[in-house]
Amino acid sequence: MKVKLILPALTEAGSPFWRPIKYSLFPPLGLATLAAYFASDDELQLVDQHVEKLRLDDCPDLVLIELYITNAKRGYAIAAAYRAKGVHVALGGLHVTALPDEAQLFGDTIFLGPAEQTFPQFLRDFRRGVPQKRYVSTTGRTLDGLPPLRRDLIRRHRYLVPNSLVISRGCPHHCDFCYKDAFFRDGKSFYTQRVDAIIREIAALPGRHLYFLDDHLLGDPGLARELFREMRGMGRVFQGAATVASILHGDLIEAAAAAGLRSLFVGFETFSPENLRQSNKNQNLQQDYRAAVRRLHDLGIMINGSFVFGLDHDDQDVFQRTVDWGVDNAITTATYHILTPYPGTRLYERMAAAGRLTTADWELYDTRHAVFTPARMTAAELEAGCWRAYREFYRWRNIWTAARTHSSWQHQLKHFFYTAGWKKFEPVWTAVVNLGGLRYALPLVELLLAEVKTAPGRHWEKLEMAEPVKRRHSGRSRADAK
Ligand code: B12
Ligand code: SF4
Repeated sequence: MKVKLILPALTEAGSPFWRPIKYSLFPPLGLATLAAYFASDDELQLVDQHVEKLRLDDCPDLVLIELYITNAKRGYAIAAAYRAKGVHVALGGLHVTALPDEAQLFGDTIFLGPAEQTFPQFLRDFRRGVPQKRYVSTTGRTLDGLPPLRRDLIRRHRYLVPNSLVISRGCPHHCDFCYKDAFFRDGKSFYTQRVDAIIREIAALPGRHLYFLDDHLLGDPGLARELFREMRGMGRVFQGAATVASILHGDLIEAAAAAGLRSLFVGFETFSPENLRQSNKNQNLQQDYRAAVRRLHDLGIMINGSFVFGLDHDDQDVFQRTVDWGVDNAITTATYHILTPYPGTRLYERMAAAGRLTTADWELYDTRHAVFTPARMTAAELEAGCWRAYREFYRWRNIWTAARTHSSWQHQLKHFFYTAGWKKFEPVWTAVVNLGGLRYALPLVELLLAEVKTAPGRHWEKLEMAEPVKRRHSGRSRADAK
């Protein structure tokens, strides 16, 4: 059987939002997971439209398409092209699960939720000629005994981070704006692989660098502790994501650093307790964000802070305040999102009931556009503020100010080159991607993630000596002052 697995581009190549390096980071792990269920004599082709051209002039027996919200339109068009030739098209992923009735119009078969348990049944039905229209994941979710991902189908050299992996599904928390509860409805919403399987997967990956794409790498403390113990001595450097609370409590983060954790994506999201409460992000309530930052920096771990703008208690000041906090606390990189009510979430239902949604053009649900009416500013002000925050945070002056806060010169240089490298050399990255040179960039990433010696506390002392952020805000903002 000939099978084509497709990840349609999340953003149209050539649009102002198209950043070749951003879309050449990670290979499509979901599709590589599904590919593992086919027989050895099936002929498989995995196409990621972010890094290669998608041809539609072939005629496979089966096409599988992964749909996120912003690639849904492109995915439906691809599905229509193949269905017109009589090819059976199956659709799955986050968007299909959120809006199954919409997706059903474009696919012969659709999958709701994670597919590890339902996909094998579909394959049996398909081979017998009786595929169903809809497969819904409910009971029996597990990652135990999964066949190994078909990494051989991934064109490693086209990605900056070919060694990305995901060792869990979901997350133990329930934030109102998150995809998670809708996607894992009707069954377990957080479960992990076993440590021995994870170690086997890691051992098979070449080089030193790893990127865990899990929503919350420290979400199961028992598993994380055992994993980090096993990883010590493997010589790996890795990146991942975790919550503020998990950094502050216990000594798991020290174990992670000893195993090679060098950079962490942290969901700070908002400084307002009202916003946190309204979003059901209770795990961030009453957590000392600055103490979390200090702890990470003392361990030599760089921070990618995630922040959301447009929550109901945000006013026009939120942008500059958030940028200043990031610079003052020497956050390495910042990701600023405009609040986005994804279909299927509690946030979406609330916004819809209040008549606040302003568009159903899913391509705009990319956290760069305001797709709802904000409470304390206009949609245009929200979008402009978000872009302003990016520009401000990544000004040379701010990059240098933040880098200098670290206690050792190695940490300062590392911060400076990591941040500048990510945002200040876009044309260079584009040239590297276009010339097929990403494979040569990985050693550079590994160098930037090398261990640095820190003098615990010094970074914190510098922050304590700095003029308190609040006071500075009562007058002019950092931008106005310059
Ligand atoms: C990697 C990644 C990306 C990559 C995407 C390319 C890629 N390689 O996948 C990049 C970096 C480009 C990216 C960008 C963005 N991302 Co992203 N990303 C992820 C991440 C971290 C991992 C995806 C992954 O590999 N998951 C693991 C695999 C195993 O799961 P899976 O892909 O869902 O596949 C399973 C099922 O869905 C199903 N399945 C999937 N496809 C199909 C198809 C068929 C036929 C079948 C049968 C089954 C099936 O089977 C698989 C096994 O169960 C997820 C977080 C997460 N935990 O998923 C966020 C996530 C998907 N991203 C998210 C967001 C918000 C974004 C951005 C909008 C953020 C931003 N502002 O930059 C942008 C998109 C910009 C745009 N214009 O759209 C949100 C999505 C929210 C939502 N409701 O849609 C997530 C969930 C993160 C989060 N916790 O909020 N992202
Ligand atoms: S902590 Fe992150 S992944 Fe978990 S529910 Fe909240 S937003 Fe989603």
